[in-house]
Amino acid sequence: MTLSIYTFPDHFLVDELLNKEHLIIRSAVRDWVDRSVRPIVEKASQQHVFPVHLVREMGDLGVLGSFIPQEYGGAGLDQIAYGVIMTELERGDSGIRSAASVQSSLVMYPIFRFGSEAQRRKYLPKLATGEMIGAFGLTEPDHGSDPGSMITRMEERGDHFLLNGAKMWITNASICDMSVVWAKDEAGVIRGLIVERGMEGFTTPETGNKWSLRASVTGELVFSDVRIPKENVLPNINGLKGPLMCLNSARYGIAWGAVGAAIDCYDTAVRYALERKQFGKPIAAFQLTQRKLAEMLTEITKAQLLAWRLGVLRNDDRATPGQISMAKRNNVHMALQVAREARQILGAMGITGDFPIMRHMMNLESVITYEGTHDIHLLITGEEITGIGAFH
Ligand code: TGC
Ligand code: FAD
Repeated sequence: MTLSIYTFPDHFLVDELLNKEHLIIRSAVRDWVDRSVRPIVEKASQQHVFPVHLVREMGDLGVLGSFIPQEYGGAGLDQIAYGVIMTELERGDSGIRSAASVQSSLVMYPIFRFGSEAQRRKYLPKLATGEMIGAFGLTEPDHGSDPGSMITRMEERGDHFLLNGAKMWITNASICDMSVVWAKDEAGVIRGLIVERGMEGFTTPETGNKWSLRASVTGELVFSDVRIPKENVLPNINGLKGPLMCLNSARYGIAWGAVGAAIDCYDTAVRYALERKQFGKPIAAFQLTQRKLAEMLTEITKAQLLAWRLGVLRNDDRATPGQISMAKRNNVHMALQVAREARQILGAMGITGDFPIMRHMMNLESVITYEGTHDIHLLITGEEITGIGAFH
């Protein structure tokens, strides 16, 4: 099978909802993924290695902080452009999209939105080029879905804060140059801090032994009496809504990204079904195969439209957390289902690394958990419907 016959499934002509700029950006990112990601990512995943050189290449491509204004090194693009970029990256691998999500939505966004002018000027241009790699520390060993109960603490000591605690399951932890970390002050208020590699007492052990997102680095951020200068505190945000606003952006990107993983599985399955013969004819001729393909394309199309509409609402600053949760939850679940069906169409071949399906499927097991689990997103939607929170 060759890459050259790849055609983006666009059954409902969703492309007509994109403008010329979106299509040009998508084409550039698609070419880069075909050239730089797809040829190496299967091996990287098998070897449990993040191809870190791709971060600089993504910087050169302009996809890191695509929505950050140009004066800070971003590309100044809209939300739909961010979405199409995420779809293309995740068509390559969820781990590559993860790196871009974290850098853009979870590190650059809070610095731009909540940071001082000095923080913006110091960090954003280097994060945009990939010269600096960022991480985002919210989850703790004992506080995942319930980040409001975090125990990482900052205590005021004259001209600095002392930071103590630990964050776990952090993308890019062991390779980050800096991280945006969320901690409670003495009054119990959640604050955002910028912690730089090299600060005494700051360590970043890597988490190995993963069966998912193997081409991505995951680790811990450990703080033992780390002195954080006061100018490293994000001045313009207090409370859990700070990290949750970052998550709105990242979850939105995942809603688009998951479509990319699904499309790669679908595309692989269609081509395989047309080529593979059993009982004297292509397996694509059997009604049960056609049903699988038709249902896959139906769900991909619904997910494309959901992501696009959410992008329009975000461009108008009208998207609600419940809408973002619905799209993230639906689209990731959809992608996982598509991956499972595609795997079946490939039979035994589907379990090999000769095809991308198992890698996507295993990756998506993380994607359905991080940025809020499948069930947490259901409850966020439930709260928006009923006005009653069901978390506590
Ligand atoms: P709750 O009392 O509901 O809210 C606290 C404050 O936050 C406000 N708020 C939001 N603001 C902006 N956007 C949202 N989506 C918001 N949701 C809530 C809320 O209005 C309130 O504001 P205020 O002013 O009244 O204080 O908070 P809760 O403690 O009940 O928890 C709510 C819950 C469960 C929705 C939330 O904590 C949650 O989403 N949990 C899931 C945790 C999660 O998603 N963690 C992700 C970690 S980062 C990650 O996974 C990165 S993976 C990266 C990669 O590799 O791609
Ligand atoms: P728990 O919160 O312990 O949940 C376990 C189960 O209980 C889930 O099924 C959950 O849905 C369910 N549950 C919990 N509460 C409720 C409830 N009230 N009602 C019903 N069911 C409930 N975090 C970061 O901060 N930064 C990162 O960069 C980052 N990267 C990650 C990368 C990877 C590869 C992974 C796997 C995780 C990453 N995370 C990161 C952490 C991720 O956000 C958390 O794993 C996620 O929020 C869930 O937390 P938990 O794993 O502690 O599960």
